[in-house]
Amino acid sequence: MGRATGVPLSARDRSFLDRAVAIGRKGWGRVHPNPLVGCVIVRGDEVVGEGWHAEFGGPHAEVVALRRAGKRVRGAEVFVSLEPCRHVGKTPACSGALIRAGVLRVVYGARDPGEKSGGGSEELEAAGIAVLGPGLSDREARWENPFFFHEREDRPWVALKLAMSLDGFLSDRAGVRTPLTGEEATTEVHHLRAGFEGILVGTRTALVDDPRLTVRGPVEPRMRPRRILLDARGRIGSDARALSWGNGEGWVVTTAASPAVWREGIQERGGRVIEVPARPDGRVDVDGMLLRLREEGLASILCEGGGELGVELLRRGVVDRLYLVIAPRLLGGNGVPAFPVPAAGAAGKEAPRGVPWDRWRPGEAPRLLGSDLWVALEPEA
Ligand code: AOF
Ligand code: ZN
Repeated sequence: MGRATGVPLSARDRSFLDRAVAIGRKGWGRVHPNPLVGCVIVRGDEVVGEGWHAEFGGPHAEVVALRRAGKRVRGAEVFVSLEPCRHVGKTPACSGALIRAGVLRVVYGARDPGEKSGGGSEELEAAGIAVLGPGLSDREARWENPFFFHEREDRPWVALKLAMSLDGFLSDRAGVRTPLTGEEATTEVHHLRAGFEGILVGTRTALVDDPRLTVRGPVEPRMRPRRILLDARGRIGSDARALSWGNGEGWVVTTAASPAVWREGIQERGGRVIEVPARPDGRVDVDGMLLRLREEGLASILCEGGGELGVELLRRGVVDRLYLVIAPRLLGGNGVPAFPVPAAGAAGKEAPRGVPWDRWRPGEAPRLLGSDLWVALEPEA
């Protein structure tokens, strides 16, 4: 990728670039695996056109903004969150469009790493346009477009989302579901789901909450995320709500230990059964599971619990982002912990260890949604 820090920007450039980034977010749920991109066209201090990449295969942000700006684009400045592409893909090259439009200056956020699409800035420069960028640091660029910059084939990009009480519990006691967060936070979770290719939960969450794992929020996703239940031994009923509709979008990840008759029951309901390797203790090997999900074509996974699966993923170091939704309530000592300390190994050799939190930092300011706190964290590279 580009650089740890972006090139230095004036406060004015930074604020227009921030605006371009913010506008780009409107494409969430509709453009992946393409990146979110926003564009702002400015004359003096007046915004004369704005646009974002709104639909996979549809016009790029720059093209929409150019269209909106009309004739006022000649001699204008362009702020765009991603380097303008120079390739003719599903749509014509943005670099060419900007050159023909006669813009004077382009400030871009992240470098486009694409072999064909990248390199637009050099083309703009060769045409005599002043180009400044990348204005975003690597971290900022990745924060906005984690899937786009996630270049590994061994696993999807993984986010873990947990809703918990102030004292760190997921529910009142084992086996019950405790509604914790309010409507605003729920809406945000559904917005979040819309941008992922798979939503995953562990066995206990599947059994106790029986979640639908569908997207029922403000954004109608272009591709509905796969609804994935983890169940090493085959304990989930084929009537699980995540498997409803029998359209193959509900998957159960299991191991060789689950009975054939159980698998048939899931398949009869239209669910897909995916067998992955088990660990010696019989539980699913999460690295093997993630590799398999990647091979199945999933580039991004949102895991929504529970605590045991979450901690397992965190301890394996495969969580790329953690979303904590914290309700202003206390549940007390009989609760189910969000971050359980694993029991000692069978032979007692391995001392119990919690999650190594030392590298984790908030990636943006916490937000208050209704009366719940929304915190997004990432491990430092
Ligand atoms: C831009 N502006 O708004 C976006 C860009 O298949 P296509 O033609 O839609 O091209 C997709 C690629 O173009 C994508 O992988 C990324 O490299 C770049 N996206 N570029 O100049 C945009 N969305
Ligand atoms: Zn483009």
